[in-house]
Amino acid sequence: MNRAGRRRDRRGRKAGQAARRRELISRSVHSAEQCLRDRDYGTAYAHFLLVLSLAPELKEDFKETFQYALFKWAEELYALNRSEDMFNCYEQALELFPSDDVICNSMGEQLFRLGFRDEAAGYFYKAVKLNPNSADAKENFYRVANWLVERWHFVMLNDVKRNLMFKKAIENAVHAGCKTVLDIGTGTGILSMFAKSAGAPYVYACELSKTMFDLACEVVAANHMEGKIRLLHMKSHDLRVPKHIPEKVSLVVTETVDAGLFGEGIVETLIHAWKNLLLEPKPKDGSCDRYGRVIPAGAVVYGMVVECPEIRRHHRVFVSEVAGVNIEGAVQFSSPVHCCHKSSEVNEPYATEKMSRVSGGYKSLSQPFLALTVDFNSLEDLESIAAGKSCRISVLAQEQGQLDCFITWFVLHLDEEHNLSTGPSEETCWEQAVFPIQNLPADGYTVNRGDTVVLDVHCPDCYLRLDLVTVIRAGDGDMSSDGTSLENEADLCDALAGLHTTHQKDSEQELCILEPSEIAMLNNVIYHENFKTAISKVLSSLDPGQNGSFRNESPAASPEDPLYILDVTEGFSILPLIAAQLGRVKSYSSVEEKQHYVALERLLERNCVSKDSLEFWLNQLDANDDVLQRPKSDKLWSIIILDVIEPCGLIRQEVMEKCAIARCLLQSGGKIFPQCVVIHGLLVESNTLLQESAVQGTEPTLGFTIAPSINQFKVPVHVFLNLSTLPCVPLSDPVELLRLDLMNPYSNHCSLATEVKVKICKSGLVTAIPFWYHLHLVEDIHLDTSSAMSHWKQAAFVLEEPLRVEEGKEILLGVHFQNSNVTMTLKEPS
Ligand code: 44T
Repeated sequence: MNRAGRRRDRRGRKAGQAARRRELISRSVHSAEQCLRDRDYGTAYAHFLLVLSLAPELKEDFKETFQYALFKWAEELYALNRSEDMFNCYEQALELFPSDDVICNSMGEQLFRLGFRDEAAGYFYKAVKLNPNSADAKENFYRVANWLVERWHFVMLNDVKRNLMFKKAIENAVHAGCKTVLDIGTGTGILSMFAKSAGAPYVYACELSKTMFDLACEVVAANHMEGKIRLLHMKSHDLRVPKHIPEKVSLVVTETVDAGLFGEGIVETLIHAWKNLLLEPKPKDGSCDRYGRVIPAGAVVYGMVVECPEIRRHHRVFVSEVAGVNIEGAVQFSSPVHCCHKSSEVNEPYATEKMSRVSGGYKSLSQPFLALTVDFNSLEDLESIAAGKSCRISVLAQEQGQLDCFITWFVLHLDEEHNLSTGPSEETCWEQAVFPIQNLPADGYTVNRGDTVVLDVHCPDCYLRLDLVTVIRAGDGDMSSDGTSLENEADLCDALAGLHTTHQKDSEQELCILEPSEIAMLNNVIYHENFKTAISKVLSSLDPGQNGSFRNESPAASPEDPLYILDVTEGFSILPLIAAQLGRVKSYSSVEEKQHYVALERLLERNCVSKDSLEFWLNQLDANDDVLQRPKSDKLWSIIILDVIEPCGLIRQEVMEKCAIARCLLQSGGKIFPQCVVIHGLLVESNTLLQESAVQGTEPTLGFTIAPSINQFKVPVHVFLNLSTLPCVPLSDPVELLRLDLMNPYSNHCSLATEVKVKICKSGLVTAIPFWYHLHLVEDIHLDTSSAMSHWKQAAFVLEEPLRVEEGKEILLGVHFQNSNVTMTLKEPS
């Protein structure tokens, strides 16, 4: 065959191939569509995958059908517990459509519901970046943005004093000769940029969070320093010289400290750095010109004995009777925040609180005492802390009060000249560490002037801990006239050394560890009494003795039949017990944890309530059953208690979605509690909320451009607010914003919008709209989520654009409610 012939032949073969390809594609499309009609989504998905890899030009045409097949198939795989296969499908789909926000968002949703929150957050973020107008992706992103970039980053970056101190200390070190700098836990890169601007020729930075690392790269580039700072996405412990950084450094800067100083692992981090990453420390005789040092150079931790009702009610169950239920004795309720019992897996070492903003305030019962000092430039010092050495301290009570907690704060000594304090009365962005005191006998919490509080300070597992040892009553020892103890401290400590007054729990008692919000709920007597009254009212309206007509629809019912009550509160709740005590009731608890279940059983016994009147609902259901079902195949519920508000102050979306089902499961005259949720709010000017929501321009960050990058992670709704202590100026009275009627089958809770006229009572700049809820149980009984004893915190919508308003004028507040998310807008009435 000549050359031309061979070419013709090749062309012919190619034409044949193309024809066969077209044939295959069209057959696959046909099969895929047939499978879709047959609802065989797995096969449909496989066919589409083949089609689109063979014919990428068809991607746009088939995008939506392909997505449909993917989502349907993913649902099936999820239901079959084949999540691995499901994620593989998503990954294949994203290879085909790498910039498709819908697939990206859906992948995030699947990850989220399987508990992979960080990964989910990454996909939601990507989806929003791909399509900033996607409402679904934005809503999902807002729910998780806090996991990606914690809110304190905004607060810290807005803290000019802190930024200036670090800047000056770093400048001093660089000017004194530190040429190689390593920034451990760089966050947005600000400390590295300080070092570079101060003239350090070699700056390295590491950051373990992927999101923060990406952000740091963006920030460094925005400040024209790319290539001048070497950024590493690594934990400092994994850094090797010369693999990652070419030589040991002369300066480590780090702010890997939390409210309890050591909680971000600074002790281990610096032990590793001194052994591997830093030049030798400066010798005593100063004979060496190349040595390593750390900013901050050290820290001093201070403590104080504090009375604080707000901390008490979140960490200690102090009521003995709740709406007729005796909760004393049978169960020992404890907070998960470190206390003396042994179940250490549930222990958190401390809580954190900005004491200046605690609702109801606090009272210092002692002077500040020195709890611990640490020299970050001494490997020996760091190692002795890591070894968990303990120190016993005696503190004199200067005021009479309740021994609710110890608090600690610290002064960071950046260098000889620059200090930062995180103290409770300081103008600072920092919170304090709180060590609640619990499990003392009921009369053991009162301290009097002159009493001595003895505590141990130590760092087992490198978390700071303060443990109460004992209280020496003033009467027990010799007191001088001014109330100070005459004994010297060393003698006292010796005398106490052998004394162990850990408060063993009564072996009769069952231990039940509750979240702080669950403890606050249990302490809220009014909450439970309101429920009790409301339940009684509904029950008596259903009682055939009082209203003979109510059960006409269910002929099988007789006066002996119990009334059924279901409580689907998240976590621990004694409402079913309160209901069971009302008689002729069968109540169902939906507690999931064994300890909750055991605690309820013990309380049932203690209160002599018949065992038959309380059941555990989840025991009656199969693993895959929906929680909302009839109590029995021929019975309906009289009351269903839904937990519609999260402790953080947001509406629980999944619960709102269940209302329609719940209504269908009610007998005639039965009720959902709450029957109605009313959102209340007011307009405020609050600089604090602005500071916590976004970096305010380049000024706080000393001229560096950080705001545009990190502000991509800002969210419109703030949660966990203490409205009563939020620094703000109210510009209007509280108003009713929106009413959600859970009993009305015709109202649509998925999407609602209203406009409310608001009278301005003070001129100012509206920056935010805090909101809370009234939960209506029966006509005249409601719960207020902003009340002083509430276990709920409040939320606030922060406006994108603050609006100036004039006293006496009216303003229109638009409230949009979609999938349980609230959006608000302000405008002048036309
Ligand atoms: N919270 C303060 C903690 N890192 C401050 O990934 C103060 C909290 C706070 N990277 C309210 C107010 C405030 N190697 O991005 C983080 C973290 C990273 C590391 C590499 C390591 N060995 C580590 C250790 C941590 O460092 C960054 C800062 S850590 C904590 C900062 C306003 N609530």
